[in-house]
Amino acid sequence: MADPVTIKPYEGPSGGWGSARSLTEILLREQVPLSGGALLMHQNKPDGFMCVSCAWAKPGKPAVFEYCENGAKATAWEVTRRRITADFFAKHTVTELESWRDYDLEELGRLTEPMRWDAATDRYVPVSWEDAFGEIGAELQAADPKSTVFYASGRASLEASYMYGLLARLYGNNNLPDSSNMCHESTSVALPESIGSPVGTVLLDDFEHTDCIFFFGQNPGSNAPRMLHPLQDASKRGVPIITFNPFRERGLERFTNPQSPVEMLTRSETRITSQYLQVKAGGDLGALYGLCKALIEADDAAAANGSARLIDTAFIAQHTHGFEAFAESVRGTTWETIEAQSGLPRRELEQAARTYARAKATMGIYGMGLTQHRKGVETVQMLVNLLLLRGNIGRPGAGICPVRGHSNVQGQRTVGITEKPELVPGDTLKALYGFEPPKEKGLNTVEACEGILDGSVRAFVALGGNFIRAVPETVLMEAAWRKLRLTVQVSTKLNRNHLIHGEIAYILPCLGRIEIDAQPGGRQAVAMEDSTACIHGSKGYAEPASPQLLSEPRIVAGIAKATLAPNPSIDWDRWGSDYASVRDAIEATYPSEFKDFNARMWQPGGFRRPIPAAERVWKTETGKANFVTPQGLSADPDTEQADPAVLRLITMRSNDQFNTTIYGYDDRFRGVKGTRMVLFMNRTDIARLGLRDAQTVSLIGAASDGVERRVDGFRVLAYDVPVGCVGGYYPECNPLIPLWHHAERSKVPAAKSVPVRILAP
Ligand SMILES: Nc1nc2c(c(=O)[nH]1)N[C@H]1C(S)=C(S)[C@@H](COP(=O)(O)OP(=O)(O)OC[C@H]3O[C@@H](n4cnc5c(=O)[nH]c(N)nc54)[C@H](O)[C@@H]3O)O[C@H]1N2
Ligand SMILES: Nc1nc2c(c(=O)[nH]1)N[C@H]1C(S)=C(S)[C@@H](COP(=O)(O)OP(=O)(O)OC[C@H]3O[C@@H](n4cnc5c(=O)[nH]c(N)nc54)[C@H](O)[C@@H]3O)O[C@H]1N2
Ligand SMILES: [Mo]
Repeated sequence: MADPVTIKPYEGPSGGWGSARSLTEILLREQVPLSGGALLMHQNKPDGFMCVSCAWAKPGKPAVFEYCENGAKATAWEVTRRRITADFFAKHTVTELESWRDYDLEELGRLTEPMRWDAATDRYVPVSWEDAFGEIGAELQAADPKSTVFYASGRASLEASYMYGLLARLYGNNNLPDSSNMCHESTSVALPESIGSPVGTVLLDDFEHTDCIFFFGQNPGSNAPRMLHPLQDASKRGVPIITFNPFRERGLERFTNPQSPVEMLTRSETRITSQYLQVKAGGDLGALYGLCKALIEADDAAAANGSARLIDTAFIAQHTHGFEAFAESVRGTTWETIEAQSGLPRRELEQAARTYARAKATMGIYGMGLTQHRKGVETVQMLVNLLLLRGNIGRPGAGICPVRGHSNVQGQRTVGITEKPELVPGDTLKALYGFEPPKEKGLNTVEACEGILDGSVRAFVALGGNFIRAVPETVLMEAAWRKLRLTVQVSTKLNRNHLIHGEIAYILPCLGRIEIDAQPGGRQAVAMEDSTACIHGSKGYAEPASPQLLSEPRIVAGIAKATLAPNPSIDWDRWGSDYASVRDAIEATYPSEFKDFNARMWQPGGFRRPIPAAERVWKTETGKANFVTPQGLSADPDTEQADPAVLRLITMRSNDQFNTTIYGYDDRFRGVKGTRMVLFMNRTDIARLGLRDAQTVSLIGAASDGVERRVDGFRVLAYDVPVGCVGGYYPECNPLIPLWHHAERSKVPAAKSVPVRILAP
């Protein structure tokens, strides 16, 4: 069982000795051999392997240790000595395993051979790769392509992803949802309309030239710790960092670089944030309105009395569209509304706006705190509006910086993992492979869930991930999932989605990226794209967890060959064993993005694919960068109920997890030890609702749609969060999220503003 629960405020910085200790613990627990330390030396280095944790940029001139506590945990998790073999599955029925915790399942170690669920004994039994591909191929051939889904979690390489996308299209659908649909799809919808590029414009170098950073709803201390290095450097140069976050995240407050002996020995800390604004969950739309209002009204006054303007009028005139309508909307919005929506006082927003007005180059950085809301798309567009007011896109030190999640989630989209047919070059695919790529829009994550619930989806293939645990509406989804005809999981570790399975169910274990990928033609490398659109090669260094594992490209090739009619233009066997040939195909499909792919992938720091907005080339309908005016300020129509007993639940990550993978039960920075079932609550709310600190309560969904949603066993924890907001961990809280409660325009589940009530015994 878990350690005894202790909860006390964490006084230390992010990084520092706590980080070093936590890392040592996991290396020991996973029995990572001493060579594991040597392995870490290759992490995120040119010619090394790219971290399997987050997608943060990898510098061209890396530090000696270019990894963080959580990146090293992710490495240890993959190169662990623990293994699950057929013996284990022979001893346990699947039903029995369902009572195990997620943590215990993954702690069993790496999967070692392909398995098929046997209905008669309710056990997974070994199967040969050949038989597995044979049956999967036959099932897929018999199915209606419209009823099959090809999901991808964002970890697989560019090569595996390109092949996977092509497999789906040759098979006959665009049903290619990916984890991005739960994550930065709000970005992918917002940015093309605003600036004509779907991804961020900032490069690592920009941190050296910036004058000011606006930081919204991302927790770098836990989720992108290497980003604390450029943030620390910027802070040391005196760059103001203005943070909007309902939680006071330690990584955003202060940092000790665990890789600096001096900082460690002297226990010196750098303050990161200069102004911390504890915005209400979903209140960023209001906060951004406030910043824009303060700036535009101060600029109106400057224009009237002839002093220097505060907005960049030349940039606005030359490069943008829609300014007047936007400015009118901002001027017409009252401070009363802005304060109510954001939960922030006017004077604090004015102070932040003054800092902004003084800065020559400003960056806007953000994560799930903006994208996972009903108004996620509009909020991202408001952040762009703020940047456009002072010409902060397309010049050094400035720009928009979405912090992507999975290590190759951005890259998967670049090479065709998308349900939107207009995002792939259909004509080129037709010319290369002699087929008509399907034109009908495919299913994204929420639509795939709807299809599973209504029975129209029958087969589900997953290239990584733990879909059933990651999506909302857990109870209904799990019940419907069991009715699927076919479920295929390409995975490295046992997870919930192997236990909740279809009538015919396969686990196909694959090599991880850190492992040596030996093919007949020699050792293979793969490539990925980071958050800043830089593309890097990655080579494995660790011995494979089992001789029976196949690489992801080989598994995709195996399924493709068994499913599709032979195509004279595609040699799946060659692609599955010689990834340079896949990269040639990627280059042929996307010539401007991947020019000289094979040669350039080893360039230190990666090569950047062209991002037109970063050059002030606006690929929008107006040919300009657009000020997009949101329809109203209400962050979340469903949660804005008059009922004061309804709270907004933020579901988020601890410092001891990677998405649904739970490394441990501590959240050091938030002072929680030994449990994940806590409910972070403001003292005022605790008192107002007649509760006590440390009391055990249940949460019930407050949406009035007739579905009962409930999770029991939370411990109330008095915490510094805004009144009306509570916080809990993902995925434990997912049963509380209605499937329809997603960003209106991108369908990203609105996991950061879930309407709930508290039920006390
Ligand atoms: N170690 C580790 N690294 C990871 C992951 C992991 O699980 N573990 N996951 C990876 C993935 S896939 C992703 S997408 C990223 C996720 O990384 P993040 O974007 O950091 O995701 P979260 O932890 O969900 O929380 C985001 C932050 O938003 C804040 N927040 C919540 N609601 C609001 C709001 O309404 N407004 C504002 N301004 N802030 C809000 C929360 O307090 C929290 O600090 O990290 C990636 N990296
Ligand atoms: N309530 C709530 N829900 C959320 C979120 C939230 O903030 N709140 N965040 C959302 C976000 S941002 C995301 S990205 C999704 C994440 O959703 P997913 O990407 O589906 O989930 P993960 O937990 O990252 O997947 C973990 C599994 O991936 C497999 N795996 C690990 N490495 C590899 C590999 O190299 N290859 C293969 N084939 N498999 C591998 C392992 O078997 C492991 O069990 O969850 C979303 N759900
Ligand atoms: Mo994500």
